[in-house]
Amino acid sequence: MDVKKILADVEAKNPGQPLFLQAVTEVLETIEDYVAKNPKYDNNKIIERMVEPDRIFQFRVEWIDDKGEIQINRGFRVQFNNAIGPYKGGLRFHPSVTVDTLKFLGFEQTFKNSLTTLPMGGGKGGSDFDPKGKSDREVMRFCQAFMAELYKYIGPDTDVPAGDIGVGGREIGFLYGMYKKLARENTGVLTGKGRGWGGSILRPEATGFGGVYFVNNMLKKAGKEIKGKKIALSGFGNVAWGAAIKASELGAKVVCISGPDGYIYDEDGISGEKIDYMDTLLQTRNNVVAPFAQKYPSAKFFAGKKPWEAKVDIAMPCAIQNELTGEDAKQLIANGVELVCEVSNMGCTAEAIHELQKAKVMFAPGKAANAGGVGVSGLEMSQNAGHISWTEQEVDQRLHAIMESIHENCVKYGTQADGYVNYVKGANIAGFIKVADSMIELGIC
Ligand code: 2IT
Repeated sequence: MDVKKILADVEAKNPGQPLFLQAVTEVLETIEDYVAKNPKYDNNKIIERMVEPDRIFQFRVEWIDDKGEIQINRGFRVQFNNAIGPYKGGLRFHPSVTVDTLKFLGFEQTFKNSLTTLPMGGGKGGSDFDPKGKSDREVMRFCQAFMAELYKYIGPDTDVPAGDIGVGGREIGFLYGMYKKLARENTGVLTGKGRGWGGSILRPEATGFGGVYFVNNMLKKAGKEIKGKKIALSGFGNVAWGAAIKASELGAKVVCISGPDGYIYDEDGISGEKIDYMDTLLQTRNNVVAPFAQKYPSAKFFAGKKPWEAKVDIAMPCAIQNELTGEDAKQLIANGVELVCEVSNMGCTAEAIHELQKAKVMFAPGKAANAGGVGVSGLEMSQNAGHISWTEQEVDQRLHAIMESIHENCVKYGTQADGYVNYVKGANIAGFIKVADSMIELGIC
């Protein structure tokens, strides 16, 4: 495989899409050696086929706000690759969403879903709709208008969306209500549903829990334990919330959370009632974390700053792509960080990953560490298809097994001669093999 040539082609064919290019570059650079040793991939032009999404839908979403004015947004669904199962991946509602964002996410999702051990292809969708400051009724009207178009392209065995940034239980409810009406069926077409109407127990917690299980596995492999570690999380949404619950349950001390307005440092640790308050803050939908410091005197607020300047043992970006830069990585390394685990998708820039790996800091990529979310989505699909529901213990056991399998695969394909585990390489190769081999077996079609 000529990585430089393929990347030049991807860049030329996808102008103005730096996120997609970043995601593709990371994968191709880490699987290059493996592909070179296995000529079947080049013979079947697997890489060239994998960097091209199966199809992309883009549509206009028009809805009426509370003032009676017409609003227009863009909706998208990127169906990236369904070699190993129906397209599966979340919907992101955020003003920054473009086709570039969703192509990078759909590409990542393909590898991530492959790692989960479950039969799910990769997809992603969303809108530039900004839920911030919108009333519940406005969000409902938007979701209904969005689904009035999206429902044509999805189905329980075709493409199964879920939540992502800006899409939680409230939005999934409105989306599912409209789908059910239009399609005249009550199936597992979306995951992250409410518990009363087909949702899986632990799905809201799964991304954060899975991230902490993954960190635990990494530490165990290094002969360390999570108990007593100081952890900085970024964000204060669903992912950071789940991670905070599990990390404090396992005896770690979460000292930072953050928002677009700055970060919180709480020397006493963020646990118990403070974690519930994270959710309360999220429900205010103002996207600010500062009120946390007004409520808890032990918490300090640092306006306009990122949590990566704090002295911690473990850093877990849980917010959005490229939130941890090369400079942030250098600061963390200078402060003696032991482990950085992306729980957001592509939370670190390429420079940040390079710095961390150069310093031999343990580093996990999002597509491995955050796969617990989509993993439990896969379990929700299984429960829906079987018209059954599993207990918390059953789901948690399966989530543990998923995260352990991903960790083992990363170690299998990513361990270097000096014993350092390159989790990025391991995750990319393991995720690649299943999709690539399936594409070969399924023929050119
Ligand atoms: O990035 C992700 O894996 C998600 N937003 C969850 C996707 C899913 O289908 O549960």
